[in-house]
Amino acid sequence: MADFKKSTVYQIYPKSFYDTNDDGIGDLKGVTAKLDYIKDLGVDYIWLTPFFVSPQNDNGYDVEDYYHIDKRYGTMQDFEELAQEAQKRGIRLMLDMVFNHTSTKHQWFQKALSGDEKYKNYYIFKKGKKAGVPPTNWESKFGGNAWEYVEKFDEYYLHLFDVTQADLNWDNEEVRKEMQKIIKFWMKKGVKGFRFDVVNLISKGAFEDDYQGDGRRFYTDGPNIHRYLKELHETTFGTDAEIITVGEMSSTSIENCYEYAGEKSNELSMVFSFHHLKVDFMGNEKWVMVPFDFQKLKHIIFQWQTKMCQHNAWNAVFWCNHDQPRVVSRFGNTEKYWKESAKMLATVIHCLRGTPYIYQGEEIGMTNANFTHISQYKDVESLNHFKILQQKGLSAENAYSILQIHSRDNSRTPIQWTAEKNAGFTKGTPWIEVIKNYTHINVESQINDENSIFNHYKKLIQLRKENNIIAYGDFEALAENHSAIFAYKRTYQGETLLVINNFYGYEVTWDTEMNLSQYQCILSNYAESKIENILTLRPYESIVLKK
Ligand code: TEU
Ligand code: CA
Repeated sequence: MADFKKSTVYQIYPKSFYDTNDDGIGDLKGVTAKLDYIKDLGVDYIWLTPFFVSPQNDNGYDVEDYYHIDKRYGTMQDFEELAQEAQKRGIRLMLDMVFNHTSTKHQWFQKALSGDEKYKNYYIFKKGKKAGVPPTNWESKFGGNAWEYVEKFDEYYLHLFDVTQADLNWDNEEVRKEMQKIIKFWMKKGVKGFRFDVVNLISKGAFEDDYQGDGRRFYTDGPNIHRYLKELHETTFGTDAEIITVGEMSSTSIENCYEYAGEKSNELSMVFSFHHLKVDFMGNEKWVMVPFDFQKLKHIIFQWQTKMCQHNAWNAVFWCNHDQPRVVSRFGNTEKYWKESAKMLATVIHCLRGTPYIYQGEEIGMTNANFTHISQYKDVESLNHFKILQQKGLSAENAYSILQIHSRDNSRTPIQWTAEKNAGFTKGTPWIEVIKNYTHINVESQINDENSIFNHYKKLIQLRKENNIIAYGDFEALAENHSAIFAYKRTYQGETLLVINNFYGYEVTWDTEMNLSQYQCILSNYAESKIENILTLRPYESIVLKK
């Protein structure tokens, strides 16, 4: 069995990974073409974001058919070839199951719209409160009310995301059976991992107006969620011990995560939570411009590490994915200390207790897009909020500044393979612009450079494999109130690991109150790091010490 505690997962957003037929859109053949690169990095799993048939209003998170591959990405044969080639290299595939909603183009929804009661019951249709007033005041995550009116029925359907993403009715057993069938279909194709999109939103509670928030408290970690996950486990992936699973938990509580990812819960192997990535929000409000709160960031990560450990539950640990801005732009430095800060951020995550996820391009320190015109943005969420911000009275200039920080497109630009045209991603016109810094930030310039960010990631992945303490050790927070240091301790069978990082671009000191003379430095992002009991760390300096 693949030991997921020693494994690292690499996330691929195929659309922006590598294009083999020059239509400007990355494809499955493009993933196969780059498997040796991924193998060289040393990861164990590839998580592929959805490539199923879809109108692509939310880049594939709006699924029209779960059993077929969207032509833009290739064919089933391409998928099978990818699976075989990955297997040859000891890499397993993790697929993205979008089960909270389907595209409104899905035949189930189309049948529902035609009035077929069976299929209407697959979704959540409700009467309005009165003429012209939706059933509840809940807000869609992409802006606007979460209900769409269907005149024919004089009813509304629920869409927590885009209006073309209709929420499924998981309280209907037939829906749950359909989901099981889909998982089994992909299991038969040899798939050994599943990521479940916003899976903690599938069990809806009361349909009531929310006067305290946007409605999320009524459907997040809902009343039957644990039952539905246990059922999914029992009927599908739980029958194969080799399969690993991760649930994307939106606005979840840690108490629920003990159960979602508890060693004995029979739900999922691990969870993504996002509280540590809201430290540059205002509460739940993402579309604002505020500096990130370092103390809060530390506090949240420390709390999840400590408590999940105490409860024998497992985290997925990460900074980046296709919904998040690039971490080096967000918490690091893209100028003078680009390399040092990117390596420091990598070390912080990869030595934690949990399975690390790397999002494509992170391993070479890719940055935010810094788009300056709305025509460069493609994401439905960004396009909607650009309008909403201006309706709220912000100038276009201010709205742009906010998009530059928070837009999901920041991480969706093409992978920068080389210094050639379009960063070697395509010979056609890329579906979204390539970032101009590809001339110096690219894969080619890093794979053979011993000191590159890429090679630092490679070392971290190896360290986890070679050191049980990284995979299995307990966690303890250090320097909790220090204004610039992010440090923690791991312990396992008499060994101790200290992970000490300067999170800022200036020199800092920290009196460790420990005797560090017996420790050995096993990783650093500077040529030579001085180890003293009162530590002085240079800008973004990061060291890993072992005893
Ligand atoms: O994302 C869930 C989600 O709620 C957020 O990551 C969301 O993008 C963000 O909070 C908005 O500010 C998942 C997928 O990862 C995302 O790409 C999809 O758009 C979404 O579900 C709907 O399927
Ligand atoms: Ca293509």
